[in-house]
Amino acid sequence: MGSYGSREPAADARANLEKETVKKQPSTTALVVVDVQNDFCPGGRLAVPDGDAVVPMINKAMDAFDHVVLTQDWHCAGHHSFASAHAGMEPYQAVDLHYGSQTLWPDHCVGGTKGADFHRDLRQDRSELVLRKGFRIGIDSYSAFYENDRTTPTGLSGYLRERGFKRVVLCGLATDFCVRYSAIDARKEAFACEVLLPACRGIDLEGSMAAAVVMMRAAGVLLLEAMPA
Ligand code: VGL
Ligand code: ZN
Repeated sequence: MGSYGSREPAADARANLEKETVKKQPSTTALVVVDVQNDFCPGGRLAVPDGDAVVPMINKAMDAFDHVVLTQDWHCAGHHSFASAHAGMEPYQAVDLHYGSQTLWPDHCVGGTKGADFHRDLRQDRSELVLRKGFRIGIDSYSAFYENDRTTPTGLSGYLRERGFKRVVLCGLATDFCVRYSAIDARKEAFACEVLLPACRGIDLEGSMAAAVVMMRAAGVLLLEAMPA
């Protein structure tokens, strides 16, 4: 795993998130917590290095937001993003599905299993919506807004717009997949978007962390090293 995935967040950012009082964010901003689930944490089927380190930071960050949304990767058994669904294929290889290239993963986050549950220490009391994605057998969904065919909406954009949100702050797992595509789609949907990097961890597959940073910046996503002032 590369340098981004394993790098320590800046000490000041950590202090800001874990100890100091966090500054209240406008009520037109939603904190969107991406896929902080057992299978993406150490011991899980698709463990993100140091993935569980985001939990205390996210719990603390929630104090700064009036509105919190949690997302959950929620696949059916035999999902076509699983290498096990394709004869002769291994995890982390790519296949062409009807919508284009799809990276294959170990079986993970099967809806209703322990692996799909949120990390046990993640605060759920503040969550106003749990958005599940990736439940269609033939289409993966990295983004919380659009599935990997890039056209099937999850409904999140309508939900956020109807509730009057103007800005989303994203955190969670994994920086270079679900956080990345969610952030870029948030911009496409005309929300202001910031990613709270100390509260994210990445997989870093073939340069995906570096690509994520470049693509998020190009989309107008602000990458934060500490809680927004
Ligand atoms: C994710 C790979 C497969 C993520 C979900 O949450 O970033 N990555 N499914
Ligand atoms: Zn998945």
